[in-house]
Amino acid sequence: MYFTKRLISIIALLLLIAVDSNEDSNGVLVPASDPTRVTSTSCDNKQDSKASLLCSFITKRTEDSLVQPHHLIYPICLIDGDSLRDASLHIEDEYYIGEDADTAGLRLMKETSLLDNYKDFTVLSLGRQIGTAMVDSVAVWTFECTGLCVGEGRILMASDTATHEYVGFDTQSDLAIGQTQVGTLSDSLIHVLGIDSLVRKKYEEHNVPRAFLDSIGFLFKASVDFDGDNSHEYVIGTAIDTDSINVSIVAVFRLSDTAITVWQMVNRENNDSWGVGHRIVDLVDMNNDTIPEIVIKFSGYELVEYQIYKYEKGTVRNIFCGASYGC
Ligand SMILES: [Ca+2]
Ligand SMILES: [Ca+2]
Repeated sequence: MYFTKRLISIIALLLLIAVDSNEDSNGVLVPASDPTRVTSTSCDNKQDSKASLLCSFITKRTEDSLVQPHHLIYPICLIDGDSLRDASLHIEDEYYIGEDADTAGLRLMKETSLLDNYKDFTVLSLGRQIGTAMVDSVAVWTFECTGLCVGEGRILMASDTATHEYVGFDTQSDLAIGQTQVGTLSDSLIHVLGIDSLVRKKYEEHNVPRAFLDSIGFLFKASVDFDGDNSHEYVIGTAIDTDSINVSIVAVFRLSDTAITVWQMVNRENNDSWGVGHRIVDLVDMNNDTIPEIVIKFSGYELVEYQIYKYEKGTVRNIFCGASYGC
């Protein structure tokens, strides 16, 4: 009799546990009694043995943290073959902004962050390893009205870096690193090749007054043979970022007898916007075919988004938009 009662108790307890939790449509386990919910449609908590995690690594030295720089590790996407899935995690506003918001946010992320499973990363520059990163903890990072899931930890670079952003993969990733042949471009070579005047012409075509053309910043410059024809393509990220005008142009050029613009993106932000437009973060091979893809961070009015582009059959097409944050 005692055992029957005990058995009934155990079954009742198991039923209670089953009723008290449910799995949402994304496969994230959310306790029914906890109103906090996950808004991301793609951040799942399961270790995917095949998927590689692409993260952004931001080293930020502010005046009050010179001794201990603030290091952020931000998941961008899970890569499984040609499939790229958004890996970011947002904390829903109404639950995040509240009296006990910090605690609620932290508790939620401890249950759901991909960074619980992916801890060690290789930090890359132009496809080659330049450092490592380790997740020590998962934390809330606020941006305007959103709370985001980020890792905080150590980002160890071969050389000292001031404020900058890099991308890289988890160390368990089977993606080949260092196989891509990406070359750097010096300012003098940019001038010799005539890329600087080509870019000036682009800005003029988009009605940027001549007075601003001396303010063009060449923020990213690299050469790569995208299509294996032994002729380089040039990947250029530029911007005019002043108090009165804010325009960015990123482009891929091919230079033969005449310069060919393979692809370009132009963005103009309003004067009162803090957005800076398109910035190339890096060129990284996402699918092990030794041809790097172009990782871009777009920032517009109260919005930041990561975009990945692939060179294919003589043109460049978008293969990922996501890991966005903003209001
Ligand atoms: Ca080529
Ligand atoms: Ca590739």
